[in-house]
Order: sequence, then C-alpha cells, then structure tokens
Amino acid sequence: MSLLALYDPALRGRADASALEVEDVTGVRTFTFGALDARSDRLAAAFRARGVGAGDRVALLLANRLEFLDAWLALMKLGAIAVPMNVLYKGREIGHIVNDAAPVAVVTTPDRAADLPVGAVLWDVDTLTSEADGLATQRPTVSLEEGTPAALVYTSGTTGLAKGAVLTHGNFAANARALVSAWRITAEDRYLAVLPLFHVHGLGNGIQSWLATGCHLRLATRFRQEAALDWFEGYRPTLFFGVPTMYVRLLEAPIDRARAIGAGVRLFVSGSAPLPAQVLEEFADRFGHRILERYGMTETLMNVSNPYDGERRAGTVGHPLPGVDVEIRDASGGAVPDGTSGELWVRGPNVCAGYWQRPDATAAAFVDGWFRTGDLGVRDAADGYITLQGRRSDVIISGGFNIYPREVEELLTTMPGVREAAVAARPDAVRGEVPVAYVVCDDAVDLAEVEAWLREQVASFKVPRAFHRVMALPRTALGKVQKHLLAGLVS
Ligand code: MLC
Ligand code: AMP
Repeated sequence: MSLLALYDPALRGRADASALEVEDVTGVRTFTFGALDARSDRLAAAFRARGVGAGDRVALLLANRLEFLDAWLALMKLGAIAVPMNVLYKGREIGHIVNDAAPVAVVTTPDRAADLPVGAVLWDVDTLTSEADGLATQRPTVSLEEGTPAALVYTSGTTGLAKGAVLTHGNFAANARALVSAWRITAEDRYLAVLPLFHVHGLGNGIQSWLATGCHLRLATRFRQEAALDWFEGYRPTLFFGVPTMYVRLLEAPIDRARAIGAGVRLFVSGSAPLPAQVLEEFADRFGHRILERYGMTETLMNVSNPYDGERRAGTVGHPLPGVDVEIRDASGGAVPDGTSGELWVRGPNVCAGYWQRPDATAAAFVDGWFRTGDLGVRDAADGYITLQGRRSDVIISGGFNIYPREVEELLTTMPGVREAAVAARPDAVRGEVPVAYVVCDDAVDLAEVEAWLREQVASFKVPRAFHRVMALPRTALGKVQKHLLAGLVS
C-alpha cells in the first residue's frame, strides 16, 4: 500500500475534520485534513517547479513545525524521497549525510547555511512556503507503489559513519497499520507529539498513526519538561509516545496533577531505549497508567510490543507485532531454544529495503530475507515475552539518541597530543546512559579545550559528560579495548 492510499481516508475522507494544532510565533494555529491536503498539493507544485521529481532526495533539516508536515506530505505525493536530519547535528555530521544522499536541496532555515557542505543547495523553508501559497491546489499524478522509497533515515553502524536506511511507502504503511491495530488507535484519539520528527519514533509511529487514522494531532516543537504538564492539561491528549527520559522527567509532576492527566490519557507508549522497570512502576503509581513498552529501530520500524490488553510486563518488550517475524539466533545464524540468549533477527513488511548505495552493508545485515538487528535478547519459554539484554555493538543510547563511540574516539585522536581515546557508557538516572571519555594524552593537553573543540564537531548529546586522563587503556591480548574495565580506572 502506498502512503497516499493510507492517508486518503483522512486527507480526503475527513477533509472537514480538525486535524492539527501547532504553535508558532503567531500563536496556536489549527488546520483541517482538507487544509493540509491543499497546502501539501501547493508545496508539491513548488517543489516540482524547482525541479524535484520522483526518486529525487530532498533533505529536511527542520525542527518540529507545520512545514515539516507539509514537506513530508508534498514529497510523498511527488514520489520523492525525504531525508530527515537531526537538528542537533553540526556541520560535519550534516555534511556526511548530504554528501551521501545527494539531495536536490536541503530545506531549512537560513541560519543553518554554514552547516551545509560546499555545493549543497539551501532552500529557505519560509520562502518555499510563500512561493507555494500562490500555486494551484492539484495533487500530482505520480504512480506510487509499495516499494517506492519514501525516506532515507540515517543511522550509524559500528563504523560510526551513518548509513541511510531506505524506508519505503510499504514499510511506513505496514508499520502504521500494525500499530493502529495493536494499540487500538482510532479517529477519536488525540495525540500529543513531542518527539522529534527527524527520527522514526516521531515520524514513523507518531505521524503515520495520525494520518492513518485521521485522529487529532498537537505538534510541539520539542519536549520541554517545564511546559509538558500544561500541554497535557490544555490539550487533553488520549495518546502519548515518548522515550524513557521523558517519562523520568514526567515523574516529577505533583501527584494531583499527575492523577488528573493520567485520567484523560488512554495510552502511554515508551521506546527507543530501555524503560527501567522502576520507572514503569513509579509512573503507574503516580499517573495510574502502565506504560506500554515496545521495541523498534530505524531500519525496521516497530518489531515487538507489549500487549494492549493483557500484561504489560516491566523489563520486557512483549510479542512480535502483527505481520512481523522475530527469531532469536546464535552467532552462526541458528535458532536458539526459548530461554537462551541470542541476537534478534527480524523479517516482515516493516523492514527497510537496505542501505542507500551500500550493497556491502546491506549484504552484511540481511541473510535470506532476515534482518540482523544487532540487539540481544531472550524469549520466555512459557509465554513468549521477549526481553532485550543489550546490543552486539557498543552503541550508547542517551535520551533516545544513539551515540557511536567510535565516531567520538576517532575525532578525539585527531587532536594533537591525544594518543588514544575510548568512550564508554555511564548509567544515568535520567538519560539512561551518558558517554564518558578516557583519554591517554601528553601532559600538555588541556582536556577542557578538547571538550570545547569536540562540542563544535558533534551534536551536543554525543559530547562526553566527563573526560578522564588515564595512563593506558585496558586491552585484551588481541589489543581490543576492554570497555567494562574503564570505569574502574578512575573510581
Ligand atoms: C534535546 N535538545 C533538542 C532536542 N532534544 N533540541 C532540539 N530538538 C530536540 N528534540 C537539546 C536541548 O536544546 C539542549 O541543548 C540539549 O539538547 C539537552 O536538552 P535537555 O532538555 O537537557 O535534554 P533532556 O532533558 O536530556 O531531554 C532530551 C529529550 C531528547 C528527551 C527531550 O533527548 C529527545 O527528544 N529525545 C528523543 C530522541 C528520539 O526521538 N529517539 C528516537 C530514535 S528512533 P543545549 O544546546 O542547551 O545543550 C529509535 C527507534 C525506536 O530509536 O525504537 O524508536
Ligand atoms: P535507532 O538506530 O536510533 O533506530 O535505535 C534503535 C535501537 O534502539 C535498537 O536497535 C535498540 O537497541 C534500541 N531500542 C529501541 N527500543 C528499545 C526498547 N524498548 N528497549 C531497549 N532498547 C530499545
């Protein structure tokens, strides 16, 4: 199914229904589905006038705002490919994605010009929008299929260099349909969207569930703890998706406000990082709701979910979603018995078509139609609940954002006087994990200067929260750094 076929019961079938409430500098604005359909027809015409056609990539470097939704819809209508980018990325990170995806242009705000690589074309989102205002409201006639790529979403491998997961119309549609059925989402729902739209949690789950059901959306620029309670009280959502860090922050709500908010919400979902069992229980006490935890990833969208009815078991992610096959396999690819740890392999209409122009990486990740997730887990022999147990790689997940230590380590060792560097996770009560650096360097090196320099190179969440000077890195006989021993060096 193409995304337009999925969206049309809302865009056209519920054209007069209220669709969206979004805040901008002028205040809160509201739109019907028909108005959004018309806006994106006009923007599609503006894109086309600037040369965008089917299969072309257009990068979006935008915070959550109305125009992100317009651009997504317009690009889908044109059969073009959206390349959402994390707004926290700096020039080096953006440069890699832009050079790899080779978009026609990057839609953003003019203040980001200095972050784009030489030769990249910047389209000012506001100019584009005013240009679209004067154009005809006519949907482009483009043939869209299940396999038509909809987005390249960049995600890093163990190499630290981000690769574009090619997510098709069929992938997004299958994921949306699975969530709508598993989580009973209907047109009656009111969804409070605080997750960034540049990652699949916000874009693949939130936006697609909204458009697939024609429910109501309130889009916030980003999650802000100090505003979150007011949003819940003012908007009265029935549906909320968040990363564990958001739930930890919500636990600070006064009990009476928490109870009243919980009474109005139908479903709270958590994912992107492990939800500590204690947070789930404390949230249940405070808000009167058991958070539903699920498991997904950029390349596969959602795979496994706790049940809507039935036990939402703390520390587990539940059962495979409808249409998704999950197997737990050993290092040689053989299935392991229930109760035994292994790597999760996934197959289904939700799994991406491969990595953009990376046949090597695609071949390494896919075996006989199965995608190797790199996540480790175990299935309960009695009732099939899956528990995640960590990852094959040493990726750090902080506040739901992924950090590849190798990327940061390689940058650190480019600094004069830094001989070796290792970056490892430190547990953190709010963000789950935070990165910490262990550096072997000359006495003359000023670690504060190293940190300041790094802050200009990478997104803020990747900058280690502590820099420790160490004599040497602990290594195995084969020379591999033993990351689990690093914390012991400085305690
Ligand atoms: C944080 N910052 C943001 C931001 N989140 N800026 C813009 N947009 C966002 N979404 C900036 C802040 O301005 C600040 O910058 C710094 O980051 C830290 O902010 P904070 O308020 O102290 O952050 P914190 O309280 O830690 O909360 C952060 C958070 C954020 C939870 C709001 O981490 C977040 O939005 N996480 C969601 C990540 C996500 O969507 N992951 C899904 C990946 S898909 P400064 O300059 O002041 O330091 C995936 C698959 C799956 O994993 O299964 O879902
Ligand atoms: P990303 O590459 O940003 O899409 O991150 C995907 C990764 O997030 C997965 O491979 C998992 O390691 C992790 N993840 C997602 N959901 C959960 C969860 N509920 N519990 C633990 N880890 C999760």
